[in-house]
Amino acid sequence: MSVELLDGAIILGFIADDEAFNGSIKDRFSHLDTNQDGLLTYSEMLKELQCFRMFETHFGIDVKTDPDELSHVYNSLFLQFDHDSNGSVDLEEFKAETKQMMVAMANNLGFLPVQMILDEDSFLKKAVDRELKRLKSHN
Ligand SMILES: [Ca+2]
Ligand SMILES: [Ca+2]
Repeated sequence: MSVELLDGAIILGFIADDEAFNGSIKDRFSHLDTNQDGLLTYSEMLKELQCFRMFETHFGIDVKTDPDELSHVYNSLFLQFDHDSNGSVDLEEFKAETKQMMVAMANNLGFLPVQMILDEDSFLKKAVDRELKRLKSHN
């Protein structure tokens, strides 16, 4: 965990960078795909869903803690990823939905930098790292 300064432009820049974005999507996907069958089940996705929920909590949208309501939230998040509703999430679905969520997040953030607590292996941390590296190489 670390505290980073983040704005919408950093996230959008990361998404637009195909190499960086697709690379981290693949890394994250194979990390979550514990049985390596190329598909993510609900239980394999759970860690990621908790992560996405945390983003929402940061924006004050969702502060539910009731376990029943939480599993409902995770379920509907999972359904959002599973575009063809076949009960599992493949790499393309994972990529498309992650992208969409990050664009939504970037739009929410706008251009006012916000301090956020980020997980070391989260996409947002990768977006920040990419931005820092970019700034360094420009100096
Ligand atoms: Ca799997
Ligand atoms: Ca699917």
